[in-house]
Amino acid sequence: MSLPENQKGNAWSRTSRRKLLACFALSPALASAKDLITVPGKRPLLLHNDRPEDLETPASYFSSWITPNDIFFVRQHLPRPRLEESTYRLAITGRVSQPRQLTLADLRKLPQHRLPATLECAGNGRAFFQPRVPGVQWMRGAIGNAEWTGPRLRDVLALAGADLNAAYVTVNGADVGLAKTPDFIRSFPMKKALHPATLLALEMNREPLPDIHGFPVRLVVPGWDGTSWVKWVTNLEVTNEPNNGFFMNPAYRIPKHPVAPGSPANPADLEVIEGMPVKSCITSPSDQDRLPLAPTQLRGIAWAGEERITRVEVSTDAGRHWQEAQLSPQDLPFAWRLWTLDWMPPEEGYYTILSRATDSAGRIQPVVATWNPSGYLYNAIDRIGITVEKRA
Ligand SMILES: Nc1nc2c(c(=O)[nH]1)N[C@H]1C(S)=C(S)[C@@H](COP(=O)(O)O)O[C@H]1N2
Ligand SMILES: [Mo]
Repeated sequence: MSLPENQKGNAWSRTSRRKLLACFALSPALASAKDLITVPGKRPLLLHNDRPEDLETPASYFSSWITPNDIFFVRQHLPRPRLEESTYRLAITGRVSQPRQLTLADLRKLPQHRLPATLECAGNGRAFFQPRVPGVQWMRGAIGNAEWTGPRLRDVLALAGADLNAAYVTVNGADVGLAKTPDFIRSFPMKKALHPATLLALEMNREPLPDIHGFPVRLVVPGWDGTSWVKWVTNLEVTNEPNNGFFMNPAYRIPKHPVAPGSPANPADLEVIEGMPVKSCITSPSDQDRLPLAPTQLRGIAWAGEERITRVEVSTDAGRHWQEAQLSPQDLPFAWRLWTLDWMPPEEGYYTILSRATDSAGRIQPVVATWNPSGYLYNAIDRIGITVEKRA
């Protein structure tokens, strides 16, 4: 069972606690040297947990604007459920004039919308926080950009006559808590639920959703962190109060007022994560690569939650000088952009390369990410080191 991040110690059984401690006893270098593993339907991915799978995409795989399903990262807290198309029902309850039990056919009858959007785990980049934070040590690859297709959530809510003045929609998936592990349930504000880009996706990259990504129905909440993108959705409840279960509180919250690195947050000062910050990563070359002294192309990705990426700058000399990178043509909210910079290293030696993105709201990546006890929303300027060598 993998509970979110720093909460593990509270709910884990004694054996699991031992395993967890054993894991922290590893040196940082060993703990981040992940094995590549293959699960059905996937190319080799970085293994963080195997039951259920938490799998990270190696950053070097991000070479296309659309992330193919077979390299898309996987994050789940509970054993994966298996749903059948024929018995699938979506219950809509709570503040509705007509409670419904919808079939997949009902969902397919609604107008279908296709939207490219980036899905990122709130814990992506946790491995880079100093001091270290417990939880899955995601590096750059708990993220992907896919095309999602399905009806708008607001059209689905309308079928049940949902009270649009209610404050929240509470979403539950078919995965259930076991023993002391709580069920994965999330509430989010009606305003975002009614946004035309919020979908109940039936397809991912023009294929039926793979089991591991939520077959047959998952929520797509563009510009918000992955926690809201509930998989295997079976229940929508229209409510005036948010769900107050473990995955809403205390998990997936950040301090409203930053705390000193390494110190606890005041529980009363925590708030639910909603939108996402501006961020970029270098995807090629990889950290600590050795390259020949020859023209090369630096490549990466950049994204900004509900905003658009307007600029990516790259430094090849540890931040003394910055050059503007070339952005891929997609200038959209919710979806990432790729960037490139052609570069001829002036001489052999070690280079520190940085990337820094700016978005349509004028936000710019910080030098240091805001440390928080659960290690969410890491977005500091990305940094790799490479060695350029003369080769015979
Ligand atoms: N039902 C359910 N939905 C879920 C989760 C989960 O554990 N159960 N994990 C969430 C989290 S934290 C993330 S980051 C995304 C990951 O989506 P993916 O596995 O399709 O990449 O799914 C979200 N939806
Ligand atoms: Mo996540």
